[in-house]
Amino acid sequence: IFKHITCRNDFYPRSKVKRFPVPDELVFWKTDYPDYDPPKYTSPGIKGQSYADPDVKDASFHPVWNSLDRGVNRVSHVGDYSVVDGYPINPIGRTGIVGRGLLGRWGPNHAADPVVTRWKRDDTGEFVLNSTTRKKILQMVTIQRHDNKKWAIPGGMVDPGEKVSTTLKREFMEEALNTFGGQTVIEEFFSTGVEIYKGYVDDYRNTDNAWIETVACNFHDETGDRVGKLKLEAGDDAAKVKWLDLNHEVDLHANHAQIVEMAVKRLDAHW
Ligand code: RP5
Ligand code: MG
Ligand code: MG
Repeated sequence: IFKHITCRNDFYPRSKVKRFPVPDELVFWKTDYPDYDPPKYTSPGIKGQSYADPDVKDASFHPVWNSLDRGVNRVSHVGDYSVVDGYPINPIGRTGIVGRGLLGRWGPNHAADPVVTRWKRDDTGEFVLNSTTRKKILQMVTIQRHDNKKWAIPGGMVDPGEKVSTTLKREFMEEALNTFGGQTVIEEFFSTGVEIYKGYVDDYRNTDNAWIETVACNFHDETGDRVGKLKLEAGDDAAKVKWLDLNHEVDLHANHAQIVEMAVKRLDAHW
């Protein structure tokens, strides 16, 4: 069973709050951990933001958990989560911190991740093969995140009421192309997505009461003359953007390497 790693045993990002230690063997709730006493942290920066819920104890807050709640998707891809004293419980297990941290929503925070790929080619346009596996090398558009400097899929949060297909295209345009306009080549390309992952993201912002989930889709430019030819330009929360050669050693944000591997396997590329 999947165990989160990134959201344990470190300082909570952009804070001075240290997570309560959670060793590997005490991640799951079903394992007793009598000494577990995590600190509470909700970033002051999210208060009053349009993307953020009120406090659980706020009299005006009447969330409908495990449901589509007036446009806000509070359904988890992992299954029904439990709610204790009004607080949704992380479906994977302990993170060493309670509260919402930097995340806007209690419970699942839904993101979408566009895995945009093409084949690596030499100057003459021939495929480049890995010398050991003799398989073609897949390249993906990656961005370097401003927040933790890690290379990542150019994903982002699904706005209330927004279709995931819209988020996938919008985030790619914002972060990897720095454009908002709907060029025909982009519109057509983004109608070709294949879902490769749907579920929990091992993101370093997760807490015991708030976590990120995603739908990742692969958009593959087989000939390399559609999005494969567009000029990349980092925008929004991206500091840099590039085509990255994929293999099992790529070091990416959260569990993005695991997600990317699904696209590699689907296209039978080198890994
Ligand atoms: C990730 O955070 C998700 O997989 C997605 O790529 C991203 C969404 O958060 P922001 O990029 O909006 O911070 O873990
Ligand atoms: Mg974004
Ligand atoms: Mg983003």
